[in-house]
Amino acid sequence: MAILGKLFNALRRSRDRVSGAFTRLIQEKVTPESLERLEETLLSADLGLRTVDDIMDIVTRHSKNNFLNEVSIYMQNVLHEESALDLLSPSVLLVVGVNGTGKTTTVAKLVHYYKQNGKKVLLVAADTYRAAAVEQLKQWNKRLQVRLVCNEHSKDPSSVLFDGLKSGRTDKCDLVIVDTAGRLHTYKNLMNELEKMARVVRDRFPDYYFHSMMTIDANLGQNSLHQAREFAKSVELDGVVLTKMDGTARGGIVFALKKELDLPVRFMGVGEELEDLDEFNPEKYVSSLLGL
Ligand SMILES: Nc1nc2c(ncn2[C@@H]2O[C@H](COP(=O)(O)OP(=O)(O)OP(=O)(O)O)[C@@H](O)[C@H]2O)c(=O)[nH]1
Ligand SMILES: [Mg+2]
Repeated sequence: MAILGKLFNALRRSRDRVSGAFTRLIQEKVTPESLERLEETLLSADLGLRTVDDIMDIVTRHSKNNFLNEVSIYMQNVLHEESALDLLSPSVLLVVGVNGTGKTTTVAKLVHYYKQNGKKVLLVAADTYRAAAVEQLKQWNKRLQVRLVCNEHSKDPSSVLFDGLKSGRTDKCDLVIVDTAGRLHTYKNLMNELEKMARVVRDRFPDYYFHSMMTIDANLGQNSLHQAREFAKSVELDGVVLTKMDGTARGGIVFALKKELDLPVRFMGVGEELEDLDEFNPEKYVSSLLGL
């Protein structure tokens, strides 16, 4: 199935709800009750308070014939700067996030994506907590066929990262992509470890551009916002990869991430295959969400 088709399908539930609520409002009389229903629907699609407030404001200020168009323009404006992450060479890209949100799968997809874009990529297995984590990357790498740096005897992700960056430099790689262990922000020592990894790059490999993205499971809703806010305190985030959009995701989180945390969505995961990574495109996203 084409990627756009997957995104369109992924947003079906959100679209049914959101565009359904607008359509009802257009067909019915605009009353305090119908406005309240719209507000509830938008909140339940995870758009977040600020975005919903703005939309309600637009709806009350415009005529029925106009407001859907105005809402669409507003949504695109909120997201207008969002796009896939363009990387200069050499760059290092840390993929971080809470357990099970799709980091390792996303790392494999990103290797595939940037390789297809002509970059020489090196992969670092810096989830040193589980032997299975390295094995998982090795499996992916049977298809990706890039240099994979790992050390099954090390428990120190920063030292594996160090080795990876050194190899990347020697091999003149454009991009080093790093898989990290899952963590909750409440585990202070694990969060410190992320800070240490960023420090290794800054202090020992200043020739690399440092980037990091957080994977967020689109099914987990508003709780993820809190997680992202906390992660951003430990590591400077370039944005988010929204994963598992092919599930029961409520797509509104994209707006909440931008409006509340100023975090752009860069990519979306729409399945479990290497190709199931969609560059974020605001125009396509808004039209898929509103059914325009
Ligand atoms: N349907 C779907 N499944 C996904 C997607 N991304 C990841 N998964 C699945 O989610 C599960 C967890 O993915 P991982 O990539 O192992 O997640 P992780 O964040 O590396 O997990 P830990 O390393 O244990 O923290 C796996 O079963 C993946 O196949 C996606 O975009 N869509
Ligand atoms: Mg993993």
